Amino acid sequence: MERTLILLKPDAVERRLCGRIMARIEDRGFKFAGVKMLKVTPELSRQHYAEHVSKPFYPLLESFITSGPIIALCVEGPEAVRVMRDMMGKTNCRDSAPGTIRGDFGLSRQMNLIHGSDSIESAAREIAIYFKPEELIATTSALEPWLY
Ligand code: RTP
Ligand code: MG
Repeated sequence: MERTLILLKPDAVERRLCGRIMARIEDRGFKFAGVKMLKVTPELSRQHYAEHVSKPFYPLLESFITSGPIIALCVEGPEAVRVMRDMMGKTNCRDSAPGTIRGDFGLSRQMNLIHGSDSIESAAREIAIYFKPEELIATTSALEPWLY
């Protein structure tokens, strides 16, 4: 079973959209293996967005992601990385199709509500940044083979 790291960014918390976004994730059939509210520090931002630190937009990205609390989710389910990316929409909310999270709730390129790992390798790296192994709960139910 695949896991991915999802962040509900400061704009999602500020706009009180977390419950609705989390409901969409559960509605799709995914489950949460880890849930945590925290504030991203500049150090954590540089670690998480290591691939973007040298890019021109990084200072704006850091000031945004550190501007308020976020919710970190470890989301688990079949092909969780790819399916969650599809559910999120494009980086720029204005390019995102209706029915996606960014396409339904946003208009900004920077304040785009949600982060999702972009590969299985990124997911493993990012989950380890936000969660200790003992904070992730593995559960299985008898229904799962039927659900998936
Ligand atoms: P994320 O990493 O947050 O899930 O978003 P993403 O994969 O869709 O986009 P990515 O290319 O990884 O960029 C990370 C975040 O940086 C901001 N960004 N600004 N040209 C720009 O001004 C620009 N490009 C990216 C966005 O907040 C994006 O989510
Ligand atoms: Mg990305």
